[in-house]
Amino acid sequence: MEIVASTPFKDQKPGTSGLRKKVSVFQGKHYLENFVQSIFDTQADLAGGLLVIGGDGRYYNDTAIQKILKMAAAYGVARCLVGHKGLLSTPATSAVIRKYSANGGLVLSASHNPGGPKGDFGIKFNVSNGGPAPESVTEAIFARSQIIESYKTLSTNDIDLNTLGTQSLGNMSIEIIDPVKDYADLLETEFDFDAIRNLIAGDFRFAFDAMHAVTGPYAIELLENRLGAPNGTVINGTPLPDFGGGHPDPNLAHAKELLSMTQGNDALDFAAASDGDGDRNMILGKNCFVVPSDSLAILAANATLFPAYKNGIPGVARSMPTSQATDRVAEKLGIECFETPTGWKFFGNLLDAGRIAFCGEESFGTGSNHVREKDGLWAVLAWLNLIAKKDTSVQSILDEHWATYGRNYYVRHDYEEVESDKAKTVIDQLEAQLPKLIGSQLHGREVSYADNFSYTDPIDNSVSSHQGLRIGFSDGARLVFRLSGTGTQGATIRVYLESYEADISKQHLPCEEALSELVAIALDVSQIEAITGRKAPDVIT
Ligand code: G16
Repeated sequence: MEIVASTPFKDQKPGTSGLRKKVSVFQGKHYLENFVQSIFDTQADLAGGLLVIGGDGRYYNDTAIQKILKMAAAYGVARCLVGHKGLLSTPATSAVIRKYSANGGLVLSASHNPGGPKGDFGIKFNVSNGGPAPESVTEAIFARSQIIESYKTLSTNDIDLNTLGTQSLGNMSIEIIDPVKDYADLLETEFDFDAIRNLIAGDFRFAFDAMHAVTGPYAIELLENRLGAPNGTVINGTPLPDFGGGHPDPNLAHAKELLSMTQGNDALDFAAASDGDGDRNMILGKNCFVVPSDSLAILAANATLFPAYKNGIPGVARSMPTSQATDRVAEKLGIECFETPTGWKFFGNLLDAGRIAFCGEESFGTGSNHVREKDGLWAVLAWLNLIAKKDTSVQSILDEHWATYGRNYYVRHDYEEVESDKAKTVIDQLEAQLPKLIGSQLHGREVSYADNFSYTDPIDNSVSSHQGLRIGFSDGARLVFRLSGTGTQGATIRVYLESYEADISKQHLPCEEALSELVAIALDVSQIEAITGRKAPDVIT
């Protein structure tokens, strides 16, 4: 065993979802090791315990796993489960942690961020419930990283990640596991596979885009092998370290190939995509796109069509910037509805306590209590189950939902890689205006509330403040402004816009048209253009 002297890095504070940095930063001397040692030093249960390790296969995945295994052995972890070839999607990691009662897991991914030597890398620690570590844990890890003086490792050869089975490293046993089977078995218990098989066996045509990221093997097993979809239904299904040069972010801006397959005369009935680590989803129908906020609301409204939820669900949760469409469903069903800060970690306590069964976010995340991460393929299978049971098109499902509950028009504008001080000025000057906005009229709309969102966890009473600026209007419309916690360069300003339309004859406008007034208000109050010099958002989703 070697004890290597080191000094702290100031920037190891985990963001919305773990520590994400450029690959070159993680390659820096002691950088990864310091962070991993800080995790071990704060998680006493891992000594003598079981740790799960896997990643999305991006560049540096293998190198990082070899370093982590040697450090885990030096620390005294008794046993590690590692995905074959170092692969494990984020929801599969959660499933494996739960199935084998592991003490925790390390997810190596920067999610939807680009990969390759010039791209991004990330490390996230998940706790024994299978979910991302709560803030109390990430803060302890950060505090430790700020005083770290050394880390421990073993001076030994790399282990073979490409062969299934058991190996040992020092006193630690390592099992290389099939990354797909446990997860696929779990999903099979959630949905009506016979109904989906019948749908697929008919004239229903669909595709799934794995974006050359981790979901390919999972999607091939579930959709083609177990559900009988034709070979080739899964496109871009081979995981590549640079995601084939693409941006593995399933949204209208980055999944253009798939989008075009759902448009025009020969359009597919259904198409879906997932991101780098397999936890996000995008749902498309023939000539239509399902806004993620609507997806959560629709799945919650139809939960009893899924075998695992045939008796209904106790409650739902959405992150604060996610549209309020789900709240309307919860109200009608008479179930609890929670509004949490951005970040899947905030759903964990509610799921563990059985207060909710479904949760989701505007950022293309949907999931249930089957794991403690959002789950791209879970959402895809849920939609296939829904279409099979309702025997109708995606557009008809949307129309029916809006006719029943009203439509929450929704769009998000992102200004990326803004200089950090300018982004902070935008937020600070807007926050200073909030008290006087309450009760005022903005472009003819009355402001009913304006605040910086703060959340008190109903299970452990922990408080998370400064979670984003909200301006709510008396007609149900809403503006939200916050800085992203997942970027690796400069700051990303996110502006979330939402309006409510109960009138069926006005529910089919393009989102940008329906929200144009709100865009004007957002630009006026935030002064984004004047402060940052930007003339338009970089990405609209
Ligand atoms: C992560 C988190 C999500 C969050 C998203 C965007 O997703 O798990 O909860 O909504 O980032 O966060 P932000 O707005 O702070 O950038 P992922 O898929 O990147 O792990």
